[in-house]
Amino acid sequence: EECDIGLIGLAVMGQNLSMNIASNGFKIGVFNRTYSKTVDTVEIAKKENLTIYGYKTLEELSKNLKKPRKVILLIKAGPAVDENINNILKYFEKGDIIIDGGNEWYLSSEKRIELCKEKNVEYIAMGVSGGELGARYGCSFMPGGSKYAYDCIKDILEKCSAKVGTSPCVTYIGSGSSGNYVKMIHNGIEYGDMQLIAESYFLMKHVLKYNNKKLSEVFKKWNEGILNSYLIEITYKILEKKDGLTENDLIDMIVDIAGAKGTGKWTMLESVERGIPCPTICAALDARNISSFMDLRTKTSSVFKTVIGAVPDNNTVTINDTIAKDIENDLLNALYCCKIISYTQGLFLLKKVSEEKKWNLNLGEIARIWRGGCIIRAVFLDRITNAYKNNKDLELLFLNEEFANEIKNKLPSLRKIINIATTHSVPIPAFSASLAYFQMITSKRLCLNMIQAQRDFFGSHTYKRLDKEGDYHTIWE
Ligand code: 2AM
Repeated sequence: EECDIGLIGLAVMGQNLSMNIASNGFKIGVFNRTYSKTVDTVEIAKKENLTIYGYKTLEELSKNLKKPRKVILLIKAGPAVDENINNILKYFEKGDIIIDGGNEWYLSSEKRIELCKEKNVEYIAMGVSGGELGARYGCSFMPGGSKYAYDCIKDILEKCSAKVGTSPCVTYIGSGSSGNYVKMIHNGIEYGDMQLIAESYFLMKHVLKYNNKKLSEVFKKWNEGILNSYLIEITYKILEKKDGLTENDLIDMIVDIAGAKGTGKWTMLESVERGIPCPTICAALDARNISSFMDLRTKTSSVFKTVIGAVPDNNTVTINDTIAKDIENDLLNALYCCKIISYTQGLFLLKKVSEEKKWNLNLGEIARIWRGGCIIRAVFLDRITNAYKNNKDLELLFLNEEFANEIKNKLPSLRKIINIATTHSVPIPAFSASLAYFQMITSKRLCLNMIQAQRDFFGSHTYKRLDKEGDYHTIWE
C-alpha cells in the first residue's frame, strides 16, 4: 500500500496514536503480535471514517512501507522491544528508521542504537506524554537520536502533536538516548507536582477543615492564576466528583496507596548515581512507597495515636475565616515557590547529564514542548522557556531574575505553611524537602564541616581548611 509510516503495538497508546496519524492524512500500516487487536483497530478507525492498513505479519508491514521505511514501536518496554527490533532488522535496510515510543530506560536504548548502527538503520528513542487522549488528539513528543531520522518524521510528529497557539509540542531533543532521559525527567517532575498538590489538598482539608466542595473551589480559583495547569485542573474536577455507588464524594472512597510504573524511581536512581539531588521528587517517590505499607501504618497509628490535623499539647488554634483566607493565600505562594524549586532540581540534573553526554539539550525548548499535550503542561512553562532564552547557560532555573524575585517574595509564605503543617500534624514532605534544598543550595556555609571533622576523627579521612591549601589530619584525642 506504500504506507508513510508503520506502527507496532496496538494497546491503547498505539491504537490512539495510529488513529491520530491517520486523521492527519498519513497512510499508516499497523501490526500487533495478537492479530485480533489489529482487526479491532482497523474497525474502530473505520467507524471514525479513518483508513488504517492492518497487517498480519511484520514482514508484510515492512513490505508495504515507503522507503526509507519508518516504524514506531509502542510495545511494553524491556525485552519485548529487543525481540521486535531483532525481527524488524531482518527486513529493514540502510537508512530505514526505527522509532521507539515506549517509556524505555535510556541505557537500553543506547544498546539498541549500537545494534541498529551495525546495520545502518537509524534509531530514535522518543518520549511520548499525554496519555490516551494525547495520543489520539495531540501529545508532547520528545524524540532523540538520529537527526537525519528526525527530519524524515518531523512532518508527521508536528502534525500529530499538541499545539500551543500554532507551535507544535515537538522538537529534536538531542542525540543518543536523550529523548528517553528527558521523558524520564518529565515524569519525575510530574511526581513532584502531583505530590505538592496532594499535600496542599491535605493541608487545607485537615487544618482549614474545608470540605471537598470548598477544596474544589480553591483549586479552581488557583487554576485561573499563575498555577494554571492540567494537574490543578484535574484536581478540582476530582474533588467535584460524586461516588455514584454511595452518597459520598469519590475522593473519600479511594484507598490512599499510590502505584507507580517506575519512571520516578529511575529519576531517583539517576539523581543518586550522579550525585545531583532532586529532593522534591525523592519526597514524592518516598511518599508513594510509604503509602504502600497500609498494615504497618494501621498498626503504628494506634501505637502513636497519630491524628492528622490534630494539634498536640491541646494548644487551641482558632482558625476563623480571615485566618483561613490568609493560610490559603500562603499555601498558593508556597506551592508556586516549591514548583520553581522542584523544576530547578530536575532541570539541573538534565543540564549536568546533557553536558556529560554532549546532548546539547536546549532546556528552554524542552519546557516549550511540555507546554501542551503532556501531564505537566502549564502556563508556568512559558516562563521557563523565557528564562533560558535570556540565558541559555542558566545554571539553576531560580537564578533567573524573575524566578529569584518570586522566590524571595514567596519564601515567607513557604516557611509559614511548613510551620502550620508541623503544628497540625500534617506531613508535607515535598514542601519541606523543597525548602531544605533551597536553603542549602543557596547557603555559603553548611553543617558539613562537622561531617568532615567526624570523618577525620574516626577514619582519618582528612579535611581541608578555610585559611590554607592542602589536606589536614588531626589526632583528635
Ligand atoms: P499483544 O496485544 O499481543 O499482547 C502492550 O503490552 C503492547 O505490547 C501490546 O500491543 C502487546 O501485544 C505488545 N507486546 C508485549 N509483549 C510483546 C512481545 N514480546 N512481542 C510483541 N508485542 C508485544
